[in-house]
Amino acid sequence: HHPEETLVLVKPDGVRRRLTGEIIARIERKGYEIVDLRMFTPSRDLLVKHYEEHEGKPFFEPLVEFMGSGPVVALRVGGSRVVEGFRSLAGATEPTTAAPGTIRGDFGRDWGEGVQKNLVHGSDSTLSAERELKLWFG
Ligand code: YYY
Ligand code: MG
Repeated sequence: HHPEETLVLVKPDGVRRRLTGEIIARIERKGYEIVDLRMFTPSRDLLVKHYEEHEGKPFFEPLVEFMGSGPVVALRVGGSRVVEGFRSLAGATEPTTAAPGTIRGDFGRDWGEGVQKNLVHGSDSTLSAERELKLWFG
């Protein structure tokens, strides 16, 4: 088994825009391993648990609604320091200013409705990764 694993989500905007393959290719080319993956439309219950740290913030409800608006691809990704490594591949939260060369920087932009459509999620710490992988993969 891998010393470290992270949860990556291709969000509904990434799936709708047919960027799933491109995103998986970047993860693999970086040298990480796709250990498991699932595609489904997540329930509200799962999303509220997933984003519990943001409960009460003004963007929480629109975020949960958007994330449940269609299928997402959930990936269990393994490799040494993969949590930090995937966050680096994903780029900054706001796609408008995320660095070119990153997933958000290369494929994201502002669509006039906040920053929720930023294509991917990646766990932000090994502790979050452990919690989130349990939620999405059991
Ligand atoms: O970890 P990361 O996804 O980069 O950002 P978070 O601060 O954890 O926020 C989670 C998620 O919420 C973000 O990917 C988009 C959305 N969001 C938002 O819609 N509006 C904000 N002001 C901040 C975050
Ligand atoms: Mg986060």
